[in-house]
Amino acid sequence: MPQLLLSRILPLLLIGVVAGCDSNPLRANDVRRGFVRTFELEDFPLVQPDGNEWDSGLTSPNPDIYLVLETRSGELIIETAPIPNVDSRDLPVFYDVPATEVGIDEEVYVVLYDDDGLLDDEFIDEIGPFRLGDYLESDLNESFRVTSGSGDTEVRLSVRWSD
Ligand SMILES: [Ca+2]
Ligand SMILES: [Ca+2]
Repeated sequence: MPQLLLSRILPLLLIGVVAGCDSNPLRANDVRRGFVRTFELEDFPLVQPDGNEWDSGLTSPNPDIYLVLETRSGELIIETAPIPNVDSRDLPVFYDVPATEVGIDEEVYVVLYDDDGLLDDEFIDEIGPFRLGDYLESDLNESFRVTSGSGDTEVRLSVRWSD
């Protein structure tokens, strides 16, 4: 008797499980925006274009790198806190940011600066313009890597996709 009961209930349970998992899943075609959550700095120019160290004469010659995500027209979207004295041996380094919405068709730049305290911060390199949508894959990839024109700078962005 219990087996007969089970054979009647089990199919109903399975249908319930399948239906529960299938609550309108997001497909790549539905994606309109991404929420940027992490920048992972994988590479950057280790010295300035003239060959000098980023912080020559200071305690550490290595730059204090922060990243800015901005629109093509220069509107600030995200600015990370600086990580002091980034050594190439530390790479990759991670910048967690509050999840921030970016339209997948928005043209954006990732710009790297060296925080120089009271002095003007130094531009290190930039990546872009690019669109999040250019890197969206059908499996809703959780991250993608962008590279500067020089090839010296590589940053991986973690993104949660949304409709
Ligand atoms: Ca500097
Ligand atoms: Ca510095």
